[in-house]
Amino acid sequence: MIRYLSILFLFTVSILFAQAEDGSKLWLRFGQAKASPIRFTGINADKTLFAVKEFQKAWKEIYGKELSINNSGKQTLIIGTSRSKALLPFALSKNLEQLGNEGFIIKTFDLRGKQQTVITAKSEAGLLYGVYHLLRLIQTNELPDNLDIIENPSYAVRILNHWDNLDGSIERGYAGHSIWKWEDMPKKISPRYTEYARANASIGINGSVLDNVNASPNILRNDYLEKVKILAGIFRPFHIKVYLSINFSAPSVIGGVPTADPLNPAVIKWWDNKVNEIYRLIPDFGGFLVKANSEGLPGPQDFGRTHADGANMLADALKPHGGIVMWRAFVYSPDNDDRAKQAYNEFVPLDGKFRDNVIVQVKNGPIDFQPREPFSPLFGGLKLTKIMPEFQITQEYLGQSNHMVYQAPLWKECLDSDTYCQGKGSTVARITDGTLYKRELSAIAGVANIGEDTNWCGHHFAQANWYAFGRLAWNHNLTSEQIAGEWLKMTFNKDSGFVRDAKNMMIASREAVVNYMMPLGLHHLFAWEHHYGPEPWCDFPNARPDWLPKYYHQANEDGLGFDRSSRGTNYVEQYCSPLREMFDKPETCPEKYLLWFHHVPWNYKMKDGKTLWDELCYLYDSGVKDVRTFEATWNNLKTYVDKERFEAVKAKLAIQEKDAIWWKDACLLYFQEFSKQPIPPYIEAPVHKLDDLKKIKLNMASHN
Ligand code: BDP
Repeated sequence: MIRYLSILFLFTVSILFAQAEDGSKLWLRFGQAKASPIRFTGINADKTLFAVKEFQKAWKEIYGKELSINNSGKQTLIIGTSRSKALLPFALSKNLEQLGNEGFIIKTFDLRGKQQTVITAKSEAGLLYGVYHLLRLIQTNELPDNLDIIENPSYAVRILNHWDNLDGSIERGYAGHSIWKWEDMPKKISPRYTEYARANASIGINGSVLDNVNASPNILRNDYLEKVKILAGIFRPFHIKVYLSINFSAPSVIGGVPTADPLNPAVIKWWDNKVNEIYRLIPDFGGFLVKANSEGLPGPQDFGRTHADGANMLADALKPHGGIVMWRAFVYSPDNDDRAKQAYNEFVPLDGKFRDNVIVQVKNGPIDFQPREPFSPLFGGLKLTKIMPEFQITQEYLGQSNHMVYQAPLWKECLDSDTYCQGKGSTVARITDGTLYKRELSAIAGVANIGEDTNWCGHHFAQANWYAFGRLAWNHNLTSEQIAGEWLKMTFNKDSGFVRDAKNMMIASREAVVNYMMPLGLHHLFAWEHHYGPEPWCDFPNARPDWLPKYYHQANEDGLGFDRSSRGTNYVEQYCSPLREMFDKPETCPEKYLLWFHHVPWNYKMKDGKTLWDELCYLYDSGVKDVRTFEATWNNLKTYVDKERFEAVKAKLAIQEKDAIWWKDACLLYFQEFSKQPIPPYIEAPVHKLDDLKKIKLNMASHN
């Protein structure tokens, strides 16, 4: 009997251990927060408030039981909206004036010999964010004696774009199938929906586009809308609105209308009715995301209309309900001499023609989520139109779920870029967050990296990108280092040495991937379709030229790079002065963008005195070396991390090293055919043969 009991005990312990260490809890591991001393002795709050329930739930996980509801302890926590009577004794009016609708205040007062800490906000959403903020301070062991915090979000709409298809597959999803189980609903409701909502709310995300931008018209069918309603109901207490990607031809495909022309009265009526139907089911529905006339999808141009005609028609239908349209500017065609120019050329002439509930959604760079691109010139070009950045959290072009690439530095690089279009200081962040043009409606989107994998994202460190996106959407002034530090403490370990070393590794990871894949402004050297490995030689007789790497690198015996200067495609003209002039000359163009803007001779002298060819070799090699350093760092951190996650990350880093060498060898050996120069002796010699590398064909589906 005893033997059985002990086996049962071991079994239970191992299950608990496995559950605790499989990454499924993300950064919400309140049980690990115990290190911080219990500060509060009681709580004064309306316990029916969702924010209070969330607080108590977490508190119980940390300290074993809920915080007692009383008024008499030495250290009371008061949680209530600004209308709450419990707040009357506290002088908060000055602080409340600074508060936006979703912001919060956390402030400690000394009142009648007692320390009282107030969390307040104008809305219940703000209150919830305040609660999660306090919990984060406890989790990271950074709770100061006197709290005096006031925060408002940088963006009004902080949204995830799921590229999830109705059949459960995910476009560019690398963590298994979709978490939305459309077939199961309404009979079976996955507990993950609530966990998903909590994780998002804890970092300030307040919107979710449930379906792929390559949208199926069927999502607008009533049977699907009934399922969308279920998700909306689960997300509602967490103040997350649902949005849908729509297919522009829906009126004709599922509505029986003979056309989808946005100016046709029958089409307008169809959308009006559809929108009314949606709001009857989901009164707080957020709105539509639209990919139109892009990569073969239908759109207003099919009927001789403009993007503005299409977006405005939908905006008019949504307007009475408070909904918005996020209209994507991801457009390009093979007819253009330079793909990078097209979005600007199509959208700038429409500036000022969009309704006030339309936001144009622009990828951070003008091509497509490459390891490094200069910011899209549309950010500066659209002055009268609302514009929002789209980042890609899922790592389509960044080693997918195999490479550790912390993306906060990439996103910050874009947000902090000065467009100069309204003088110095008109950064992408200030244009898009509404401060420069004084706009209330502002938004930021991230393409989700979430799937049904136990650890949600496929790679334990990919969770950091989900986390970082939310934190930056909430406060784009946070540094990449701060965010990484918070995440590491909550996700792994609070030890300062661990945090320092792991953080350095994360911060260095973005530049490493640029170097081993595409340094100096190179871009789109990816293999056909799956975008995982290198294929700079890729060629198909009838392929669209702008889908082939050669279009982008333009390697020949003279040199390397795409001439987008005034002597080339003149893409530089889309930037405002002084950037336009700076990018136009190789001597003044930042070297990290050199081959993006210029075709440069192989013997071109770089700033450090090396030739272009030698510099290229050096950078590819340093990317590989960086990955080896990450592996050494991670091995040194073994004692700080549970076995399961340690081993999983270690195995992924080994793949990353192998891939980095593959990238380096493939690109250098291929470009060497043009440069005809030796690989410098101080660089590790290639271990592959080009012909062998050319034979590699990965059997990966392109769309999931
Ligand atoms: C590209 C992806 C493609 C997406 C497209 C988009 O390769 O799968 O559909 O972007 O953003 O990055 O619409």
